Amino acid sequence: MAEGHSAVVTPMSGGASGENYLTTGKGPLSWLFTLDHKRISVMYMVCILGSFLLGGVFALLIRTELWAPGATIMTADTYNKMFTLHGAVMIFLFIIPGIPAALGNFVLPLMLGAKDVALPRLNLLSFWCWLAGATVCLVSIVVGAVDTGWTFYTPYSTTTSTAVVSMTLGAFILGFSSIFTGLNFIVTIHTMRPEGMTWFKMPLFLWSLYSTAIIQVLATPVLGITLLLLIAERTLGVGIFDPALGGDPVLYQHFFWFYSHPAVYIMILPAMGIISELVSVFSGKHIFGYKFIAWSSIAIAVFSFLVWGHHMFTSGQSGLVNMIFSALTFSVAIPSAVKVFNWLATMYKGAINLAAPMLYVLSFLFLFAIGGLTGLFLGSLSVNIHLHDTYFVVAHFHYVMFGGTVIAFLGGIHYWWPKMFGRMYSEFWARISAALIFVGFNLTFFTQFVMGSHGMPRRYYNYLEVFKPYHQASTVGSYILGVAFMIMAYYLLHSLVRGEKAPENPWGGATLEWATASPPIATNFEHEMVGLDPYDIDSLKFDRQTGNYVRKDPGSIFLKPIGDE
Ligand code: HEM
Ligand SMILES: [Cu+2]
Repeated sequence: MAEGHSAVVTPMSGGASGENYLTTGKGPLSWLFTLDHKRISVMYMVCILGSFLLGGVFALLIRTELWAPGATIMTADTYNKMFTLHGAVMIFLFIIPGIPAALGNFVLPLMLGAKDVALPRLNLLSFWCWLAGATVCLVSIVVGAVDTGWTFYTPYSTTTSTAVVSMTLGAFILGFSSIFTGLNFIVTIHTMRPEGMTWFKMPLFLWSLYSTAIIQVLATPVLGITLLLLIAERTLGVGIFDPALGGDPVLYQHFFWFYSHPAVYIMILPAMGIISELVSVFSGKHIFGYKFIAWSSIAIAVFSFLVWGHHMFTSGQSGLVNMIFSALTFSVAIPSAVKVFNWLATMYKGAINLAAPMLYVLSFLFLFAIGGLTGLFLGSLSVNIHLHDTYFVVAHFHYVMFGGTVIAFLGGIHYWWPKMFGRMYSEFWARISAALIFVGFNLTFFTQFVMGSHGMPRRYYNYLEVFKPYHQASTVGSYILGVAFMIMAYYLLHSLVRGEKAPENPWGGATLEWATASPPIATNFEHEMVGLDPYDIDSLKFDRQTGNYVRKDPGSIFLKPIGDE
């Protein structure tokens, strides 16, 4: 491999010593105290995927219990704890940190041609905050768990005897990990763009991380305050949510959703950024409507703060307030639709490469469309009154969070895996797993739309016989998902040991992370880089000999060797 390149005289084939960031520094302490964004992202990846696994186990336990009405494998009390833990683990430990911490941390400095993020120590602190917060949440699971639902609504959350204080304290600490990550990304994007990379020459993934970071920094403190008030209410009985003391339990919902609705965009915006990268590379075409996609990320971030009341149409809010929140909810669909249309326009007449990352793009487009459109159902007042708190809502948010974010996350993992670990994985098994996930997902959650529209309430341990066929199909679907993820775990871990060595640029990406070694050297680049058009796919040609895409004009992206005066 390397020979091919030195023959072409490009400085892309890793450090002279053959060292890379995975081999530089030995032992657990060299990881726990690392300031290298790449190592921090790998640690995040392991922890976040571990949380997904834990949340998935809770999900399968829920689904097994729902195989038949009445008791199947657990009591009603345990069931309440199971769906609460499933939701809380999936939201606070997995999907909120998710793409920004595990993939953004790795890719952002590389896409900027930079050595690291602007604040490496703050980056490490954000990871330690994740570790500390996750530990406190896990302690709460061990000491009795929580049975309030992941939203911790008052008044029940102030009276139940379960471990609300430790779980919410854990979520509070995790909030700092999110704020620090956002802060770091904003400073890095403002101060570390290379020569030539103006704002509208920046990869769209970075626009999505930038918009997400704004929400992380502005909205997360509101969650922190809300959880502290809840803890104070439980421990000191201040009465802010207690009508008997002049408080208002519905006020908690306003505080909670003022963060948690923007939070759903912390989940989906980075996913949309991944899709923008992959759809261009695997269509072999320049992205369509670059500026519209960039601005739609900002628009989504702004609108995300204006719609929280759509979670409370049945909470006794006034008709006028309901109408305003409903109208604003419809408007959020516009910037999302702009992205979907431009992604489809990019694929139009493209040379579609159906490698595993692109299969996830296609799944995303189909599933996210269903998730988004059913959001409009729930945004319309007359329909929401009937569907609120039913399985239609459960299906809707799984189509957006799982069908959207998780699917794009998997696409990103399969796209950047060769760069992160220097190994290719089995394309055959990757496609099998992607197909099983698509089938299992729709079987699990589409059935939930149907039973929800027939009135099946969420968070119910028992149900009427008429819903049994839907629940059983949904449970079968969830097991297919389980099998698909086991296959994925196998071939990805297998690739780390036996995978074929990855070239610098196996997919033909024109962004700067593909202009350095796979895996990168500890300091990322040996040259100062230039910011060219990140979607100029035609500036690359495929080298059959090495299975690598190389620049037609190799020198175009380098300024001068680092350290050269
Ligand atoms: C792995 C496959 C998954 C399955 C089979 C699954 C299944 C379920 C089911 C059946 C419920 C409803 C429980 C009830 O209302 O009684 C539920 C609730 C929920 N799920 Fe999932 N889910 C999965 C993945 C995810 C993912 C990836 C996320 C987010 C990242 C997520 C987040 C949630 C949340 C927030 C709730 C609400 C919990 C509550 O009511 O407090 N789930 N899930
Ligand atoms: Cu919302």
